[in-house]
Amino acid sequence: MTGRLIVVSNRVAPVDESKGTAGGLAIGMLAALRAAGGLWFGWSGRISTGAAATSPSVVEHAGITYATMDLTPQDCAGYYNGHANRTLWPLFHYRLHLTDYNRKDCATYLNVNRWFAEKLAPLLRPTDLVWVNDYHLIPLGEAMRARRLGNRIGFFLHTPFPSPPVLTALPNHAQMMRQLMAYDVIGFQTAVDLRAFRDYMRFEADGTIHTDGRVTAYGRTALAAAFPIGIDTEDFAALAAETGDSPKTQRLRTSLLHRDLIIGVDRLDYSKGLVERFCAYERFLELFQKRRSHVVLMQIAPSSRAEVPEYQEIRRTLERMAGHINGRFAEPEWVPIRYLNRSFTRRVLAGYYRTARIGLVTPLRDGMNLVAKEYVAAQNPEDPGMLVLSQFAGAAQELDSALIVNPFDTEGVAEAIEQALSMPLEERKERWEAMMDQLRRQDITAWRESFIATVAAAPYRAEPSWPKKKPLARSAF
Ligand code: ADQ
Repeated sequence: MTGRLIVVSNRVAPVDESKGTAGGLAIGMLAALRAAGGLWFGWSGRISTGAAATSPSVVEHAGITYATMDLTPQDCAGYYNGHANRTLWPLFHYRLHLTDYNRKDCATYLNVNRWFAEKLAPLLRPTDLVWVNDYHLIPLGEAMRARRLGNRIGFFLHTPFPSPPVLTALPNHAQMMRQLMAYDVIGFQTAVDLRAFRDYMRFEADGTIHTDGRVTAYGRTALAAAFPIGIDTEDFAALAAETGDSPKTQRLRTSLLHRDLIIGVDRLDYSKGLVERFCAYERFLELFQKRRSHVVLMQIAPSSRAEVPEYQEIRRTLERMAGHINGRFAEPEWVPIRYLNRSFTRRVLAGYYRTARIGLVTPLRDGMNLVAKEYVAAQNPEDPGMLVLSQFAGAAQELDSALIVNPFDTEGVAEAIEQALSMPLEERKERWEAMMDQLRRQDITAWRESFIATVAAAPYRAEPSWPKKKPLARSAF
């Protein structure tokens, strides 16, 4: 790669990663930006009090430029809480009954994307490679092409991509798919997502799938491929080895009184299958009575997207369920569920993962699920815990030595918990080694290098092949 790397994402990682709150993905991206001398552009996470900002706020830190925009309350409501998180997120996770589409939010989403393109354009040099991330920013590439930007632009979708019968429920599905085709490379998490995309292009858009992976539709050609995201495997394993006996981990272990720990770590989101997980745990306690008083489920689930009503609802449901299960089974000296509605640093999580006999990762749909990978990487090679993993997490395509479950099958998950608890050491080691081999091969560095190399190999478009649109005045939004 000869030019700079420009990362665009809805949220930009905190400038100070030393605080330990930056996730694995952010750390991986920061390493790439540092190597290429790059720029990270996106929403600041702040809401502007007055009129919309006219230019991004630009901060330089450790060789990286951060350019961030504040959103107006209306833009945040329509673009972020609205079309991105109440329409596209549930739709992409196959939750049609939660998918709430309206034209106003959709228009705001499009306008914010165009506005981002307008503000990003002056910061770009022709040789820069642009990497756009996730469902918030699908129209950005087309908006950049409309500004005659010929840069190589890749798009990576972190969520699942729904199959055509689900996707076509979106009233503007054809517009969205046409927008995607403005990118040079469209990256998905798994072969399943890629297949869904190709099926749409073939059967709904009358497109052509070429043998080299390129797709032609809407008069445009782009390369579509799967790039399963990884974690910083070696660093995470080292962190877990280091924190396995940290004072915080020891305090947790002491509190368990030799009981087996089952851990769940998820953003509080309905796609993560937390309600179904609590049901399965309750069923497990019913079916395997001998385990009562001998296991603890610790579910860590910090709130996310708290302004969206569906997220407030799931929070209430889980609080009720945890209370119900604890009320039903607890003994004076034992509580079956510890439910923690808060975040932890990577360090602390690494130690907790290592302590847990089971990592319980049972999303109803998930693009990849990095927690599953982090749990595996954190294990003690001499006595690894077991991952119980939903077949609907992208990670299940790679981690097929985990105990794979259907999260809708309450008894099946309950039995898998029991199987994991009674699994002999030799089998645990064997399965863990197979998973670790995969995590080492396909780590976050391999992921981002292969994505960047693929985008870099795309031809530079001196003249984008479709007409320029009129520049948009911010007041028109
Ligand atoms: P998420 O839906 O956020 O990501 P996930 O892949 O599990 O889900 O990543 C979450 C990250 O946040 C992990 O690194 C995890 O350690 C961290 N995290 C989770 N709970 C935490 C807590 N309580 N405290 C601190 N950290 C916590 C989206 C998609 C996924 C996809 C990723 C990356 O939904 O499918 O795997 O992007 O592409």
